[in-house]
Amino acid sequence: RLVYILSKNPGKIKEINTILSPYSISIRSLYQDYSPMEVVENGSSYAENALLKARCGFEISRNLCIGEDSGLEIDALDGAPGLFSARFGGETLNPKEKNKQILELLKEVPQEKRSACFVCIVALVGENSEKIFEGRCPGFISPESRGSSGFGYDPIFILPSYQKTFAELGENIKNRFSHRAIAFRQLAEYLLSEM
Ligand code: ITT
Repeated sequence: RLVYILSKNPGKIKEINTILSPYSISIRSLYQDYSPMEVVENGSSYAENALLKARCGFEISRNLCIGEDSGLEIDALDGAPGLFSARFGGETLNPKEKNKQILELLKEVPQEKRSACFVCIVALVGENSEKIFEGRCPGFISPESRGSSGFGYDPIFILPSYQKTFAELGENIKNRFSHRAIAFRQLAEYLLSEM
């Protein structure tokens, strides 16, 4: 069954398809079949933003559509960048510069106080139905940027059970434990139970 996702982040879409492959579900970027539209992500929660994206995709395609909103919550920064993870430091900063800025903000913070959590909320919108799924992955912010796999904040996020960053661990391990894997496995179970 065709499931769209309204997302401009190719790293996300690739990861989601890898996570869903054991379930024989694949998602397709809405932008492949429809002309891009701007969704203003001005919700006050991840769920609101995920719903804004999924509803917009459903309205345009009249087909089942996913919206995903995710972020990195750093305790020593009172939960920042959190909901503003994509926009942290302004639209002009690239991921490398964002990571550098976070490491700079945390430079006096000792390892035991560098706890953080990746959050992923998925909204699924279809005819007469809206569902939300959530995944969280706790960890720590590394002292420096390490590894080259993945995207975004992966080079500075340490998975405690491996003591390595997601970017060092690579996609296989990330996709076993990540916030996105937890949320999308629930979505897959739901979709399969509905089919
Ligand atoms: P769409 O809204 O178009 O889907 P986006 O990148 O703007 O793409 P979000 O609004 O959900 O997505 O922003 C989430 C940001 O949080 C994302 O840009 C990354 O910087 C970061 N992020 C989320 N999940 C991540 C992960 O698994 N690894 C690294 N960074 C992640």
